[in-house]
Amino acid sequence: MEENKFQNFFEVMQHDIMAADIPEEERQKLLSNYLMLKDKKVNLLITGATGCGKSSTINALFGCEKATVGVGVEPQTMGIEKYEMENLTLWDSPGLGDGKEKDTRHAKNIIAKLLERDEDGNFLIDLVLVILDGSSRDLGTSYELINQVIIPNLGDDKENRILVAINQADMAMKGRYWNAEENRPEAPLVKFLDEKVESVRSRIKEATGVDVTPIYYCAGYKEEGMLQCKPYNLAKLLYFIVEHTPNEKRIAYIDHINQDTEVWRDNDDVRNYRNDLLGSIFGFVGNSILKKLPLTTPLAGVVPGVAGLLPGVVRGVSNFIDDPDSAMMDLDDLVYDSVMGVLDKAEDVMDKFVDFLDWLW
Ligand SMILES: Nc1nc2c(ncn2[C@@H]2O[C@H](COP(=O)(O)OP(=O)(O)O)[C@@H](O)[C@H]2O)c(=O)[nH]1
Ligand SMILES: [Mg+2]
Repeated sequence: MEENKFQNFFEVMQHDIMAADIPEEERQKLLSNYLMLKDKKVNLLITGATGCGKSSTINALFGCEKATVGVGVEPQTMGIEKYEMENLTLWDSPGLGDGKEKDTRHAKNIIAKLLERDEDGNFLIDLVLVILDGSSRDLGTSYELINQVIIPNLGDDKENRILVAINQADMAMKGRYWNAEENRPEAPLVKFLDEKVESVRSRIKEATGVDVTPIYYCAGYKEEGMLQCKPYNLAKLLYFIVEHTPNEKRIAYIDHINQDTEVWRDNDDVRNYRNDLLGSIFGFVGNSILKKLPLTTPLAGVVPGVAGLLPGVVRGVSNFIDDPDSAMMDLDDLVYDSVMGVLDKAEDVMDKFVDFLDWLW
């Protein structure tokens, strides 16, 4: 199938399902699950003090200049801004620190948004991303925002609905120990940032009992439209965002990931976030093939048909992942191993495969 023939990932998926060599009954099942997935909407609330880099982060993650990046101290965003991209909606709200009157209004807006329900009666906001300005020494208003405004209004599943990210890691020590050439922090800055992460974590834990694991990153910045500093740990940030998004909704990000490969390149070496992200989006899949199919269905006939859908998936994220060809081979291996696992009744491999296909079913 030629590339660029389809508008988006879901069109590719629909085409692949229609073309897959599988029994009609299975096709109908796939189609109805596909329609269910297609209807899932993700809502992210992004907040933090004016100037922390919310707009820059939105633009870096999702490409195109959706949000206006502020110049100077004048807040660009007065109320909650909404950026709607089909099944992904971003809400961009100033945090605290713009003066008493505005703070009260912002806090009210944020709480109202957090308590809003969707048509199914679930919270509208899947995840709150709180951005801290890593170059700022005084994070008092950010703690107030997190501990008093956001966390008390997150419902029961608090730990999974908040993510705290420290931006402008390059400026955390006023620019010292930032290796601009290699776009990464030197050891003293890494140490400083790790301590910052730990202190933010414990301040939140002490005040609320909630355990968050902050991460640090750079959204990067531009001057006169010229990229001065590339993002750092942006793939890590996206990985954490996806990990905090309900399984069945993760696929909503695929069509909106920034297509500029450059922005994803530089990350810490803790793991390969870019390839792991694939697993995170598709890794929950499962039980379906074995549990939902009647035992009489010849497995061999179904598996290749479903495996045939995977190229569409990989195409959707091909600019994001490091090496599409090897990722494709990994997927093939995974499917192959899993089929072998089914035959051998090797439980762990089976679980992996089963996880892998659940979202389709
Ligand atoms: N050095 C540096 N500057 C950044 C970074 N992210 C954002 N900025 C700058 O911080 C300023 C405020 O950013 P903006 O995205 O408008 O913040 P917002 O008010 O939270 O939306 C702008 O001048 C950005 O260029 C970063 O990672 N490093
Ligand atoms: Mg902004």
